[in-house]
Amino acid sequence: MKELEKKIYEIEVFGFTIVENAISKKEAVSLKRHLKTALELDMKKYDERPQKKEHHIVDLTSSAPIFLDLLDNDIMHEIFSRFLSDTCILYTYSSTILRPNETIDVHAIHIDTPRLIPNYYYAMQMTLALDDFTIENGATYYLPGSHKSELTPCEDIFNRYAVPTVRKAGDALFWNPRTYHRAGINSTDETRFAVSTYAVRSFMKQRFDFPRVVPKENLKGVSERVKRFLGFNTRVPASIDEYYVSPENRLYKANQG
Ligand SMILES: O=C(O)CCC(=O)C(=O)O
Repeated sequence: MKELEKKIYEIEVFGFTIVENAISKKEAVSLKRHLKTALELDMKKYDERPQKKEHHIVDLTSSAPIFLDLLDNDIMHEIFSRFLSDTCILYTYSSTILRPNETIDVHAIHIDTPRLIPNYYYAMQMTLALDDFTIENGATYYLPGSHKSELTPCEDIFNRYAVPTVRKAGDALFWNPRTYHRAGINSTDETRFAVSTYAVRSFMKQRFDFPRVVPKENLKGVSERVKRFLGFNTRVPASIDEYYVSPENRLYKANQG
C-alpha cells in the first residue's frame, strides 16, 4: 500500500488518520503568530456578543490572507477530494484552541455532525496542529470506528478504547466528523493552538456565505481551486435575472456534483 492509501484506509476504518508535515514547521510558526493576532482582534470586535465563545474564532476566511493560502494545501485537497469529490466546498474554517486547565464544551464526548449515512461520505475535517499535540497539553482523543455506529459510546467504553492524536506542529489530523471524540485536559502552562477546516459535499449549505464574507482584496491571486472550495461555483441566484445569465457568468456552475 502506498502511504496515501494507508491514510485513506485509516480514515475509512478508524474514522481518522494523521498526515505528518502537511505544512512546514516555518508555516506552522507563521500561522500560529497570525492566529494569536486574529484572536485578539476577534475578541475586541465580538466580545460583547451573547453567543461569542471566548478564545474561539468562528471564521478564518475573513481574517489574514495567510489563512486563505492554507486553503490551497495539496494534501488537504487530495484527501477531501477522495471522500467528497473534487467539487467539495468549505463548511467552516475555525480556530481550535485549548487553554491551560480549562474545561469547555469540547471536553464532553461528542461528534461534529449527527447524521450517519452508511457507506456515504458527506463531510471531512482537517485539524492542523500549530503546536505539538501532547498528552500533557490535551491532544484530542478519538474512538476508532465509532463513526460507523448509531450507538453513543459511554464514558467507560470511550475511556477504554479512545486514542490520543499526539502529533507534531505542522501535522494534520484528517477525520470523519461523525467520529466520537473529546479534548484532553491541557495541564501545561501554554495554550495549544490549531486550526480546523471542515469540508462538505458541493450541494450542502455552508456555515457562512463565504463568497460574500471573504474580503474582496484578499481574493486577488487566489487560485480557482480555492475559489471553488470557498463556494464560488455553487452560489445561488438572487433573482430570475441572475438565473438567466450566460453560462460563463452563472453563479451555480455546471458539473458541481
Ligand atoms: O480542541 C480539541 O482538542 C478538541 C476539538 C474538538 O472537539 C472539535 O473540533 O470538535
